[in-house]
Amino acid sequence: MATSLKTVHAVCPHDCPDTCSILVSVRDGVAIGVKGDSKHPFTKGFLCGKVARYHERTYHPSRVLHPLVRTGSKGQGQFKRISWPEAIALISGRLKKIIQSPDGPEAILPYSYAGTMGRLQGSSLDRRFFHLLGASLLDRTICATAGVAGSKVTLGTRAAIDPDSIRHSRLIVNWGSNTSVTNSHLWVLMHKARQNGARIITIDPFQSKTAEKSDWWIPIRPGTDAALALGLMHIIFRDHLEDTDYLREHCLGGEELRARVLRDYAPEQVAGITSLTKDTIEKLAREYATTYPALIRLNYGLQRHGGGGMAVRTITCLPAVTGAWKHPGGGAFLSTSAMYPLKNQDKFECHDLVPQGTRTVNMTSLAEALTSELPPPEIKALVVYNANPATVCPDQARVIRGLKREDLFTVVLEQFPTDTTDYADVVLPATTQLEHLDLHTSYGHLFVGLNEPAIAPLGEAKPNTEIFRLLARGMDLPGQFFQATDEELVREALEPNPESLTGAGALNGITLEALRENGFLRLNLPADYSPFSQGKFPTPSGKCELHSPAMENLGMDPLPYYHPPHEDPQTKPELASRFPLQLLTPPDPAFLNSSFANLESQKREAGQPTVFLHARDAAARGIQEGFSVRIFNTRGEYIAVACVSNKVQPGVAVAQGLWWNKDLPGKANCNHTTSSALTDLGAGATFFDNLVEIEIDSTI
Ligand SMILES: Nc1nc2c(c(=O)[nH]1)N[C@H]1C(S)=C(S)[C@@H](COP(=O)(O)OP(=O)(O)OC[C@H]3O[C@@H](n4cnc5c(=O)[nH]c(N)nc54)[C@H](O)[C@@H]3O)O[C@H]1N2
Ligand SMILES: Nc1nc2c(c(=O)[nH]1)N[C@H]1C(S)=C(S)[C@@H](COP(=O)(O)OP(=O)(O)OC[C@H]3O[C@@H](n4cnc5c(=O)[nH]c(N)nc54)[C@H](O)[C@@H]3O)O[C@H]1N2
Ligand code: SF4
Ligand SMILES: [Mo]
Repeated sequence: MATSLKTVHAVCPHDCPDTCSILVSVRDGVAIGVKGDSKHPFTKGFLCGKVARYHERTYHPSRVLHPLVRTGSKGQGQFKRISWPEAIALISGRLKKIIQSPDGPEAILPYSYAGTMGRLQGSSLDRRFFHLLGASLLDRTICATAGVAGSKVTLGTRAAIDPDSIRHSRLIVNWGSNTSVTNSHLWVLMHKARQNGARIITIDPFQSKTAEKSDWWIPIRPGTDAALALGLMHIIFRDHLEDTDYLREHCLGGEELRARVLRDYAPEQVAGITSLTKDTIEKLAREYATTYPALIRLNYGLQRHGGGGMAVRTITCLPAVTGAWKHPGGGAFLSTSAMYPLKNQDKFECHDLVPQGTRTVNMTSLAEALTSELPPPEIKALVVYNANPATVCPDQARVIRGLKREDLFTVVLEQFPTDTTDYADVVLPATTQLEHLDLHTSYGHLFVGLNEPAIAPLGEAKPNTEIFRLLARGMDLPGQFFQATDEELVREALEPNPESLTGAGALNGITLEALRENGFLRLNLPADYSPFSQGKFPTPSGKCELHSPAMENLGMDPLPYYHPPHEDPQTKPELASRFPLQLLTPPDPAFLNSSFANLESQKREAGQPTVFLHARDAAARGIQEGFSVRIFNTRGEYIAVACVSNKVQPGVAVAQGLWWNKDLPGKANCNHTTSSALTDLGAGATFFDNLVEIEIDSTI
């Protein structure tokens, strides 16, 4: 029999700024390999190690392939198979009961994040479904909202440039960004820029892989980045290194900012806050202000602290003060996601269906939401998809306590038996990226990509879109909102939005057909696109708002300032006397958040859960390299292996990776200790604002 061999265009769906273009080889309906598409100018044909084996993930024997209903107690992960009609009837029956009860529809909470970043499988019919039900809205804050809010105050949008223009940069600052690991294709461009003479600096309390490979590592104390940025501005104004033209023409409040930083943020004071030397701060300021083009890649690490929003607001003032925006390859880069003039997301999701006055629940506050600490109605049903909250949410012990509630009805749409499915009443099998259609934008480049299904769904798995169509029918919701096919949804999502930052023309020629042909297409934006080279900020004043009238109107400080961490040894000495170490828990290179952490190859690569400690802190606790240690605070505890290392300064500990709880001793990961407190702006998560103590694990 003749065999059929074909290549299918796909896109990596994971929550990663690179959004790689993929080619899937399919033989006789079976995916036999994936590789990067070498034609893609940004992702250039290489995939990270995780996704290079994506077909193994799809065919993994542990895939959830049938609807399941719980048979054991919550947390045990024991289920029996049921049919799709039975599953839909069961879920619809329970949800209808809740809606008809005095609790009403707001007792239903959807819980999703970026398990897939696709426009369809990520946020389309699911939103319409919950909007029509009148369910509680979810504020999706777990990752990026602090930075978005902070950047918006200063720039009116997310700091962005065409990442390709980085080849012109002569100074690159990775600020709270482990670029070589979490944004590896941008790192390739940074490295190229370095070969052309650029210097790379990394500001990070941890000597990450990126810091290791940089020309200069600046080990700032966690949560103090705004103070450093203000100190840099002090020196820039003091030494007259500012760009007076750019400040006068394109900025609001240059004079007030100058007065503030000259008065309050002298290098001696900033050195005390940041634990950096005065010399380091002076040298950094001079280098930053006198090298052109200078680019700041500011990312998420510095946002996950009590003052994370203000830190981003403050750092995004720097390129305006020095005029760095004027030069291709200069400025600041947070995210390109606001550059896409696709159909207004609220319209696509039919936000106008939301009943007036519907409450919003912050996803970072899941612990509170599930343990009745929010105003009524109590959450009685939780529908989880594209997320693994039992593993990734802060204040895990309380989240799990909530998930164990007998009166909570939990439905999880998943590809794998995660820590979260273990607490589900019903599990619905979801397709992987090889099995469904989707449309992708990126937050790290300027291309649109189409992901075509390469193979038929395995077992009884269904795309999220199809699952919500079935649920909508089960709930007797009006069919017109769910009748569009996935292909029609792609066309709808591609309708240009003339009110967008870049204008509808940026989507010219980007159609379903053209994407089918090419796999990906770049937005029609000029080469080396730099939105603020001529000012034109999308703020209310049209200027870069160093002084923010909007903040002033809210009764807040209109100028940037340093907001210390919630759990700060300097300002909370009593707390720090019991829990003296600032614990950072950034991603492990081998995993993608908690995705891939169940695959043997990735577990092998990651080794074991570790915690980096400075030799002085280790010695004070009798801890030696390789010791099993207990990391704890009042919220919880977990076990890891000590690495005694000068990759961290005294007072700081770093534990990488979101391991699955069920694979760990003690059945808990680092989020057992993290706090659900929110950031100052954007109500975001503060995972890295976390004081702990570490001691030798006496259980072994
Ligand atoms: N391999 C891999 N890639 C990923 C992910 C993954 O899990 N694995 N996750 C993806 C997702 S969802 C995201 S949001 C991004 C995150 O990627 P990044 O934006 O790079 O964020 P993190 O790796 O969380 O933190 C970056 C660095 O910030 C440092 N940091 C912590 N606190 C501070 C601070 O107060 N100040 C400063 N200056 N630095 C600080 C940390 O030590 C860390 O090295 O990566 C994406 N890419
Ligand atoms: N301590 C600590 N905690 C953190 C972080 C940290 O740095 N430190 N990082 C935080 C950040 S930045 C983020 S973004 C969050 C990420 O947290 P999550 O968004 O929960 O991301 P993942 O852990 O990757 O889980 C995504 C799940 O979605 C599933 N999935 C993927 N595609 C589909 C699909 O098409 N359909 C369905 N139904 N399911 C699908 C995957 O199998 C996976 O289990 O974690 C946060 N938690
Ligand atoms: S996770 Fe990131 S680097 Fe890896 S294939 Fe996906 S988009 Fe590319
Ligand atoms: Mo994230």
